Amino acid sequence: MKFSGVRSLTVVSVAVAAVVLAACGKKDAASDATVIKIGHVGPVSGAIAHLGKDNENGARMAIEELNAAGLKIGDKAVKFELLAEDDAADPKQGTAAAQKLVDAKVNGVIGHLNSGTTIPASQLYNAAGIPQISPSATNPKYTRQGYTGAFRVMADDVHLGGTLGKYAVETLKGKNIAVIDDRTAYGQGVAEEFKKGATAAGGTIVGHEFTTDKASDFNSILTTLKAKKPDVVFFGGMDAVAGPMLRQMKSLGINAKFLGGDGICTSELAKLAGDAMKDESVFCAEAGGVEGEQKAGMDKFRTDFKAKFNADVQVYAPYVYDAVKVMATAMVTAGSADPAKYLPALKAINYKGVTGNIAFDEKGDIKNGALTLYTYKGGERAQLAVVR
Ligand code: ABU
Repeated sequence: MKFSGVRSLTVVSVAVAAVVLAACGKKDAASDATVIKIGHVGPVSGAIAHLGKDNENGARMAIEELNAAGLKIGDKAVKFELLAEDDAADPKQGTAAAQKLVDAKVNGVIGHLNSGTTIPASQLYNAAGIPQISPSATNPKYTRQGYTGAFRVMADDVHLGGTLGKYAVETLKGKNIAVIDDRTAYGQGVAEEFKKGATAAGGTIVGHEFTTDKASDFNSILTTLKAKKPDVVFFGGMDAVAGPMLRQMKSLGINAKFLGGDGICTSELAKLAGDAMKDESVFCAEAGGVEGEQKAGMDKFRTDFKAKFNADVQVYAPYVYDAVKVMATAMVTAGSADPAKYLPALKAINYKGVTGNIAFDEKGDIKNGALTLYTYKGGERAQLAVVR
């Protein structure tokens, strides 16, 4: 049952037949309902565990609501079960987690959080015929591998980086722009797209330095960039690195505006940066967004999430929540949780979620994806605009 047009992987070929058998499902002992297994993978340990937990909680919320609704798939009562795995944002742990879910014969996967784990894991899911929806991995490569079961419910780094590059020059009036990236699939990719956007808008890239997703000392690269007198610094990476970087920029007297993509666009960033974050000096974009009457659904989600988990949404919990509901809706429409049977319904989905309308293009990317630009004021994320 390998998806069409895709090179097979010997390593998982045995699992393919097993997934077919899994379509029948096991029974829940208490309720006699057929169990549908949904895999979720994100980093719930390590420096961005707060983001992994945010994503996982989005999945838990959706699963609980689906079970409370007492859904039937075909004529069978079903119970959704979440199989949550930790990949620690590490590509090797990501593929190990993916193999575990393949072996567990999950009916579908939501994840992973990072592009660097999502892309290698997608090979395994594809070879096993298991549909995968990423709620947060923005590297364009994920949906450009020819995998018919790979989907993404938010915009990608081409859109994200390009828009931020234009914004840095046209709105923030940046002329001398410095770039830093963490060399991950996400950080490197979004930084390159940012550079293209900024250059096309007339900005000059005065320097590009590199760090890692585990670094905490940036004095050397920041000192090099300070000499180039940047008025804007763009960072391709995550909030756990951006926070200490902002503190060290303050210590070195770098007064440039600081920009980043969705990886820094979290509630946590203000805490991580502390008093190094002045009001309206940091700008970022989430790779999705709602406006007008659709905002009410997102606002309600945030309130319900806070009440349930005693935590603010970081960035992508609502996208995970919608991704689970999208997958379940496709199963109900198809009358089957067998991946081969519900995949056509997933490809044709037209779902109104808390993150907006979700329908996929031929690659598996969201159609008409939005971005939301934010700054920070008083230690809180403050929305500037939704752009398409
Ligand atoms: N999109 C930002 C965080 C996840 C990633 O793409 O690596």
